[in-house]
Amino acid sequence: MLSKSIQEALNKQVAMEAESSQAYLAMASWAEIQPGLDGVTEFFYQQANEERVHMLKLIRYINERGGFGVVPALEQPIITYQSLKRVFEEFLKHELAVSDSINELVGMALEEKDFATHNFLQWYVSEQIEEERLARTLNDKLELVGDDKSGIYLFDRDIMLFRPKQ
Ligand code: OFO
Repeated sequence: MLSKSIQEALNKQVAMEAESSQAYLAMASWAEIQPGLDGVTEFFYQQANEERVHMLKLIRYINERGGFGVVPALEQPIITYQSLKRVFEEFLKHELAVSDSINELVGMALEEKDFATHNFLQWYVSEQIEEERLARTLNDKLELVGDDKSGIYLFDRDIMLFRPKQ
């Protein structure tokens, strides 16, 4: 059985994963109406789906442990961007915030000696290592490319190669 505090913290994480999904869906939609960003579009549609899966895993775990997984209300995410660089900066910022939140949760689970939740969260710890690595790599690539159009063309063409295989 989950403690009240762990249940609340897990439900906050549910909301964060749902917000991530919305934010990436908005990035996908923005990218889709820009000329030539098919790769980036696909990348963020997939990323949005993944975040939804992260949210579902949490809801089901909370319910399985005798709690109640709460489907959160969401604010509208950023829907337009000045540049591709801004999109990926936001992506990294977001993932860093998610990692902090997961780390907090892990610390809390240990403090409360909730080893089942601690164990459950290890999947998220590994996932965040991957997500941060991915976001950093893509930011580094964009930094190299700058405003060079052919570089952006290649970035968009190859972006899916950087996603870890599911
Ligand atoms: Fe849920 O991993 Fe990204 O945010």
